[in-house]
Amino acid sequence: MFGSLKKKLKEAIGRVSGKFAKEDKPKEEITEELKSEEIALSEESEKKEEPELIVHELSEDLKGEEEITTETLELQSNSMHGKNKVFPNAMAAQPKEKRSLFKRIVEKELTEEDINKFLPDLQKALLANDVAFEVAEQICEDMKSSLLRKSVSRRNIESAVRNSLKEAVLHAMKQDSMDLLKLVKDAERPFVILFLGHNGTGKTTTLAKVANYLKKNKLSSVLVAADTFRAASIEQLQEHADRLGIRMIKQQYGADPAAVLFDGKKYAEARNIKAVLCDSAGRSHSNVNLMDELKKIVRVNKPDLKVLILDSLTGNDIYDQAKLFNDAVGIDAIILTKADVYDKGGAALSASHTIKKPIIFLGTGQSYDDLLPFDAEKIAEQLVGA
Ligand SMILES: Nc1nc2c(ncn2[C@@H]2O[C@H](COP(=O)(O)OP(=O)(O)O)[C@@H](O)[C@H]2O)c(=O)[nH]1
Ligand SMILES: [Mg+2]
Repeated sequence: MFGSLKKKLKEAIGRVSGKFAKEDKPKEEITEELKSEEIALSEESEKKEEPELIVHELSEDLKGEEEITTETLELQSNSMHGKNKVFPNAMAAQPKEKRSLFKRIVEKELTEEDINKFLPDLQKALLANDVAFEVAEQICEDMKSSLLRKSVSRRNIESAVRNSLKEAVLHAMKQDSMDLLKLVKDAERPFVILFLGHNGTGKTTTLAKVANYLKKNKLSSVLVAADTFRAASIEQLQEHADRLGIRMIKQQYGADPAAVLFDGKKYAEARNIKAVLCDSAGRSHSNVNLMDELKKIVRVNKPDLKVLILDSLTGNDIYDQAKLFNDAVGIDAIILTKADVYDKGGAALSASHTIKKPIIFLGTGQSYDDLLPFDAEKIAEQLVGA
């Protein structure tokens, strides 16, 4: 589901090394710089009566090089640190200031200006792929605070940026984790899950997938046809119930959905059924009556889990939908559907960040097994991995 976002982020990060590579200087320039630093440092050491030899040795050594790359400089530095023992006594004789001179050549302390070379590109890539503005801003802020004044090896700037992006993406997506199976298993009374959301997001299909998931894990459930509003919705759920071999509770169209769920709860309690999975009609902010009806279902039945079903293809509207339902009844978890036909990926970042609730599953197709437990760390790795 992350094809487009992954590609754009990769491109943006790829440009980072290009931008910094331009700063690799020709041999003469570095030698000159070293010399002038050497003079400054020797003046200082004279004052402090400290030994000085290393900078001179390095600039002499560099004279033999055809081309100075950051790689050769790093090798030099490693040698200085005793790894290759080229200058076994060098470090001991080296004053502190000179060591930091080396560090400055092979490493770079990232400045605001450096960061501004790539952060706007990354932000654009996020925004173009459905990451809500607020979320993209936060990711960039996170990155800025983790990278600013960080010393990174010039050769590894790209991977430092990638790691920082991964952390920021994870921070945006990761919420308290939720183990649905454990919640259902440990509940003393039938665990009531209400599936809610806009029209056509995949509520009914996802409910059937969750029933199948519970059944596979030996947890019984009953389905409740509480979408009494949309034509054919009861038949649609009945078909799933029949295929899965699970009982469905219903009333006629137009009945009060709060009452249908109440019936379902009583049915499950009487038979020690572990979970009650309640379908509901699709609604949006313009359906005032339907929003009031949803509030009533919740008020009367106090479901244990209110799961918001979000269609990833909704793109930027995900943010508004999540807010709307969370403000109306309080959402506990999210399932993001149609991940199989969604390429941009940003919805996953925006959805959970907006209401600070976890995504528990991704819907990845039309069949019952197309329900993937959501693992934020895996997704961040997939998205930003090399
Ligand atoms: N490709 C794909 N289609 C899905 C997924 N979930 C639901 N759908 C389809 O989306 C459409 C609407 O689903 P439905 O469950 O009726 O939505 P509801 O109105 O919210 O109950 C149906 O055609 C489903 O088959 C999914 O994860 N992937
Ligand atoms: Mg439905």
